[in-house]
Amino acid sequence: MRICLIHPNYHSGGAEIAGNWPPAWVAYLAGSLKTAGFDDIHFIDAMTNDLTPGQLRVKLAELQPDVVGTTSITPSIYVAEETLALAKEVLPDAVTILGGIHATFMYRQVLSEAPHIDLIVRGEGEEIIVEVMRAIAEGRIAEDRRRIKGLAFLDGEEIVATPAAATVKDIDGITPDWSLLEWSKYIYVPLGVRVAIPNMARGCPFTCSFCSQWKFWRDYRVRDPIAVVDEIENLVNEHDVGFFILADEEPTINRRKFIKFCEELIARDLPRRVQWGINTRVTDIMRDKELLGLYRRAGLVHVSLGTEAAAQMKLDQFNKETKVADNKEAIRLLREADIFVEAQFIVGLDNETPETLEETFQMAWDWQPDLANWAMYTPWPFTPLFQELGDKVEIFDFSKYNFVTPIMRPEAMDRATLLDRVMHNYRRFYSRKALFYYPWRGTGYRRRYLLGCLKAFAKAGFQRSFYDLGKHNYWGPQSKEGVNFNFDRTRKIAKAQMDDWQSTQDLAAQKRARKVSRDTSFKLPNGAEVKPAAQGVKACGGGTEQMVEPAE
Ligand code: B12
Ligand code: SF4
Repeated sequence: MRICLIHPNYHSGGAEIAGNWPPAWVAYLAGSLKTAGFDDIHFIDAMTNDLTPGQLRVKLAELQPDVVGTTSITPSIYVAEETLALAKEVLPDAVTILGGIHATFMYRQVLSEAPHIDLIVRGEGEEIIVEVMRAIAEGRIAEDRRRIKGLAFLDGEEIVATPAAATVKDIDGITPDWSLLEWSKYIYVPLGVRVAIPNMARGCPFTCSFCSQWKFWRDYRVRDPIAVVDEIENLVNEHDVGFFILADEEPTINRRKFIKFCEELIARDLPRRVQWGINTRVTDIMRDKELLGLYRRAGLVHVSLGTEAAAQMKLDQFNKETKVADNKEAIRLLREADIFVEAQFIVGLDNETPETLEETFQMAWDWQPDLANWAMYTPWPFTPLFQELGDKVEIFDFSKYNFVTPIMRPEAMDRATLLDRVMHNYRRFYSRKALFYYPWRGTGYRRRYLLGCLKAFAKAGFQRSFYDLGKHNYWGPQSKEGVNFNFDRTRKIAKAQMDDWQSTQDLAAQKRARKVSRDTSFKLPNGAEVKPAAQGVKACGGGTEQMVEPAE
């Protein structure tokens, strides 16, 4: 049976400025499928190769797969739906499958607007996809689809969702296969080397109200560090990878395994050949201050600090338990350990003002990270904060839900002013860094890396792809009046999705009411006590809810 996986051709001017990135979902699913005996697997990276629908059509017609699968994050959903529509048109008998975070939570919306999709796989794909492929290969998918957990599909007019599948418990049974990828295409611009995205830890024990990741992965699991280093060694030896970022939300929470991971990289002398980056939390950096030297020796050169910077914003929706002083100190410690540090701010909630935006700039300048990002708050429709914001969310054109387009309109300014103020922060931060810091800091690797980052920013700025500025007609403060985000305002939340949210909210409220007494004893991994969800929020803003699973 021939399987074709397609990465949809969606672009937005954010992370892509650092290069083309290999889709990890393909490697992880292909690994499971090959282990289960499916070896006729093909991959089309429509995004990296910027394929037009016409070019994709030709490729599919040549390949003639029996199954076509694609992925979806929220902003890529329409392109993913169109990709599978095109597959159905070219190959009417092929089974079309959609996975990824957006389809997982928004399957009612997706099936309402894209009835040509045969199956939606909800949640982690490695185990479900094998069951699905076996059922397709044996010609019993039509009868068995109601029995397989973690699916959603249309049966006539009815949207059917089977019970949620368990998360992958045998996390060490995961055997990614990176060989399907065309490696020469995946270059990390700052260093000019090949880049990969291996996945060591899944899930996050925190529950930030603006984030969807903890809900998706559910329980926190870390793979055997030795197996992950095997995977990385293979990426270096077989595919000449010179840089990787861990695709994890929180790789450092399990300190013992993270140390083992670093020691194993050092023992195999890999840091000489491959360097890497992570996203993590300020609390972990403070906890591990004595270990930062080890992390650096293991090749960790880039740390992106996210949520706690956000938690400091004057956003009433987020709790302020973490301290500004800790952020500053964590940045100092990382720089002292010769690790590049990137501070992430989330801006653009309804209560943002020009003054709060200015404050974030002052904070960034005071903390002196090497890099700073001002991401636009994006109300993932399956997060608690989206539900809380209610009518304040006016835009349901998901293609613009991408961290670089202002989805919310703050009460104090219009969206164009918000974008302009954010650009003002970028201009000031990076022009000062370019003039007074990057060229003069250190020698060798540090300087090369920072100048590489600057080059990536400059290139995207010049091409107007940074923050989709060209598409939105932004050419600087003087062009504010002409800015147009081109939202498709005809896009709405489908009725089936709304009805589902209503019943899910009712269920969640009942569940919360039952759990309050137990939650009082909940402690964060750093030992801090938190209030029960019914009364307050946790360190990074959320409650304690997990994904509500349909009853068996
Ligand atoms: C690496 C990464 C990138 C890479 C993309 C690499 C690539 N080509 O895929 C880069 C840096 C380019 C990038 C860019 C962007 N990203 Co990004 N990215 C990530 C990150 C850190 C890891 C993704 C990953 O590889 N995970 C590991 C794999 C194994 O997980 P997975 O993709 O979810 O796949 C599993 C399941 O979902 C499922 N599955 C997925 N697809 C399919 C398909 C089928 C058929 C089946 C059966 C199953 C299945 O099975 C897989 C295995 O279990 C995540 C955060 C995270 N930790 O997940 C954010 C994340 C996915 N990115 C996000 C966003 C918003 C973006 C940008 C829009 C930001 C921007 N403006 O630059 C762009 C969009 C680019 C694009 N067109 O896809 C958001 C999406 C949120 C959402 N609710 O939709 C995330 C979750 C970050 C966040 N904090 O919210 N990103
Ligand atoms: S710490 Fe918060 S923002 Fe980061 S992954 Fe966990 S829940 Fe999401």
